[in-house]
Amino acid sequence: MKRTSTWVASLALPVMVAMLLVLAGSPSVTANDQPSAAAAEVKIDNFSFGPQTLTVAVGATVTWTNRDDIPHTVVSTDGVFKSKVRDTDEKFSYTFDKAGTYPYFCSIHPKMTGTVVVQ
Ligand SMILES: [Cu+2]
Repeated sequence: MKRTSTWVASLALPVMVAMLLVLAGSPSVTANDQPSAAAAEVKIDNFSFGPQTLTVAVGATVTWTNRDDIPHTVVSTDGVFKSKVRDTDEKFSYTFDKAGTYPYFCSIHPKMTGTVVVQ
């Protein structure tokens, strides 16, 4: 019995180390609370924009992708940008050249709102 548990322990540690290495090596999720210079993504899913507030650097292109199985739009509250109706897996991109706060919503479902903060 003692022999078996020692064998299990000696096997378990290398397996755990290997799993940690695999996890560490996997692509990390982009943190959206830090400004990103080049590009950023917003997913539309289950009647919501995610992340609801996205912070990017001036010059960044934000791409919205509709992961929902119903159509949505991405419309700037201040008229800065306006997408066509986006069906499932369709995208809309806009490049933010000026710093500011850009609230937006879905014109089909106006309770769906989000904000892009450009700094
Ligand atoms: Cu919608």
